[in-house]
Amino acid sequence: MSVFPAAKEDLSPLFGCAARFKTRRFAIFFVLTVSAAAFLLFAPGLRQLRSLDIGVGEVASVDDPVVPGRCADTSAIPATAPHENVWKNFDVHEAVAIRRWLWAYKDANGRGFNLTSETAATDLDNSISLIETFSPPKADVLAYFDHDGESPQRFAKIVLMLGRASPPAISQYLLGPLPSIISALTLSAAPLELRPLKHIYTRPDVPYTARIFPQNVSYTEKFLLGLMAPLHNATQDLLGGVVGWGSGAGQDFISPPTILFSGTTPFSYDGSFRRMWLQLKQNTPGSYLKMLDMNLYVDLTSMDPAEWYLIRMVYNRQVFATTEEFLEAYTNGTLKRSTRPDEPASEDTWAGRERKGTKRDLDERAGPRQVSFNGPRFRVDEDNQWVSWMGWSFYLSFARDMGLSLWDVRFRGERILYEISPQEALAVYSGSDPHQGSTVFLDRGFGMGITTRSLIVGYDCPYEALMLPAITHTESGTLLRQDAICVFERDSGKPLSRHTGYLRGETGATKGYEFVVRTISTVGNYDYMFDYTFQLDGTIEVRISASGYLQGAWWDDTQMSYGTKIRDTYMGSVHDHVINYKFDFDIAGTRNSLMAISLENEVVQLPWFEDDWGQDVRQQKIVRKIVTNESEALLDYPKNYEGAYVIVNQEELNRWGYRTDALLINRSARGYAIHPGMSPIRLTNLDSKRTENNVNFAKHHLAVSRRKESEPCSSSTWNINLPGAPPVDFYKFFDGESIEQEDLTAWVNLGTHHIPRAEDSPMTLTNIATSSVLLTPFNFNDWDPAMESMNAILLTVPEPGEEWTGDENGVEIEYCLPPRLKKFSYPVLTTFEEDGTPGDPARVHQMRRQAESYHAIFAASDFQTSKAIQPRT
Ligand SMILES: [Cu+2]
Repeated sequence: MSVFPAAKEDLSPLFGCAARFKTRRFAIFFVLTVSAAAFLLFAPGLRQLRSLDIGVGEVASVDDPVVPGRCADTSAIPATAPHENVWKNFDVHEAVAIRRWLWAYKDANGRGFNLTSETAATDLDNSISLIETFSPPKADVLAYFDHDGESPQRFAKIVLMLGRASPPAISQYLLGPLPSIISALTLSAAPLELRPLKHIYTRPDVPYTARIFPQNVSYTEKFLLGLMAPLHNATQDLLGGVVGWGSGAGQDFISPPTILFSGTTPFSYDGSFRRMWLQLKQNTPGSYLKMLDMNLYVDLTSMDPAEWYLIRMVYNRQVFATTEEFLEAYTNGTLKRSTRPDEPASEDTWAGRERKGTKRDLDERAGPRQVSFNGPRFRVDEDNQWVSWMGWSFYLSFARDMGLSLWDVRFRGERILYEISPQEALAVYSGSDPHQGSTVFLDRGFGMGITTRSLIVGYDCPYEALMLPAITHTESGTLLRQDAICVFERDSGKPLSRHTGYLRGETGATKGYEFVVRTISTVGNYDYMFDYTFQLDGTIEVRISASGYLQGAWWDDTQMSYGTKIRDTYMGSVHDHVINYKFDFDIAGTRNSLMAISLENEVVQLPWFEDDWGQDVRQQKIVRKIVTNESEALLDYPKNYEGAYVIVNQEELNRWGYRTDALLINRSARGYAIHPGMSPIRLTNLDSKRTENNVNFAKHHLAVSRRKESEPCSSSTWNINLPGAPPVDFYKFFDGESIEQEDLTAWVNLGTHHIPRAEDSPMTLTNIATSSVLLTPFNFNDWDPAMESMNAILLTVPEPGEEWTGDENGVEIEYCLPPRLKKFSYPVLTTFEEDGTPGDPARVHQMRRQAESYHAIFAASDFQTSKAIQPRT
């Protein structure tokens, strides 16, 4: 039964007073956004919403005392995926088996890897850095999915940090084919092989100097503590805090540090050195915003930490070769003193998330929430991470570098995309200080998969969302993150299509339901929200939104052109975000072409026009062109967006298609357009040495290349530290090959030119810091397939004096009581030891420490560990 009473309501004055609307569910728009508390207000017989001055907690009076029954269960409906998920990452037992195999491995000469456990290893040891599913060849998957072939053989991607090797190396391998029951893997399993993994890189070797995380942070901490110990009094005086534990020249370790270090990348240009700028910052909440006026440039190239050294330091724009030189200027009075930073004690919560300011009217009430009164409308195979909703279906996978990917994305049974996956997230900063002017972060290196966070139910995702876990096996051990992925249907709050007319069948609307898949990664200061939104007409919106903390900088007048002041002594620095995505389109099969449409102006004389307006007709025309060669497929969106890029299959036409031999373009070839959404930008500065070859994907709005197993990613884990000679140089994909009727990959950028503003404090807002692209059918269908939707209304035009009637295809919203919301809970990260037994909860603490990586050196070090570190004498 419906929650809504029969009712009459005037239509818009546009229709005159005679037009009336009659439907039992005229107010459907409201129903999915009512709060549970407001639910009873809609009981039959109630004719108006209650006035807004009702006290909270007051019981609503209703005309109809009937208490509704409970709503259907809103858990996702279990399903069985049509095939097994061949991209799914290894589970705990499988990773344990592979780890054991690696530990026991001996080569033909009887030599093993001499591995140290991941959690105990230092940079000087050999250890396992990654165990991960390696995607099978597409041809094998299509044979399995489309032609009843065998399930593809599975391989593991293995990354080893070989600190004991000479020279030390980062080595990558493919291990496989793995047995069908991977957890039963044994050393004698044949024909298992361990082979170097090189074919996916344009530079096959990865120098050890390009490694991301130090395997044991304490070396770096010890070095920096030793460096800073003599400056204890000076930093207390000049910066209002100290580095390292203690109150007496760094020797007695009594109090926690009040100053941290924030590091930059890249560490290197081509691997020939490993150097880092480190800026000091306050150790109070929101430390990312609280950079101080002191920077150190350090050389960490040597494998012997005793040989690390300070190259120079900068304070108040004065450069010193050594700390002694700085101290001498400080003590003899020649040092030009900078402003003292904002005192942490005076406003120590301004950068936190505690509620601030005046309460707004009625804000003590919970806002509306969506309720699926009739139960869920999507199905999930949780084992195979396969989801279906309203004709859409896809598989999910999860990896260390970039987190979530979507595979075999189908609409109404047809594959649209073989793969959707983020590739890299780039942030390039500018500034008048050493830190900002040298920072280029590529977050793939930090691991947007291992930095994926549990989602906060009711905030990050709706209460009804299905939450799924994610697992990774890295240098941090095996991490199982619960509630890492959420999937949910939502009412967009607007019709997908509508019209009001006067002839039969013209008036009505289709509800704009959407289905969302979401993850959030917190990479140091920033939170990136990845959204994939599926719509009823076949459109997929891919969106990235950012929140979290800006990377702050120390404010002085020289910074005016490079950012915006957000506090007395702090500023946000201008920067570009560019996030690259891979879209492996399969439009009506794998033989696809890229059609570039442009709109051009023309002046024509046509014989039928009178002289009133002149003989010349000025108008636009559509010019369609097939881009035939990869070298012509590094593309920008046309000026004023006068055009479109469409992936088409020239041999597959929709019902209205026809051939024009002269142009060799099939008109109305079935296609999908890459439609720029919000902020479809590319990198601003194309000439920096710090982004010379490692982010070539970011230098155009989009690019289309022939799909190859040897070109699976536009970046790599180590591109971050090798701008001059990266493992993946994207431009090398574009070598003049034909892209006409070939299997194509589109590489598309999202991003923002982030010009900071005071409202970025305390945190950046997802409404502005967001970017999107829509992949939308373009003659793929013969008409709008969303017209299939039963959640639509058709109105019948009334005869004079009669009322409007509406046909809603028999779909009624249940009158029922939604289940009580679960008590708030937030899952703790689950870790596992190398043998698969539950991990020590203390490891979670180490995870937090790693999460902030180079952005907060010393930030999460626990007191006991740090006590053991003695400053260098
Ligand atoms: Cu930003």
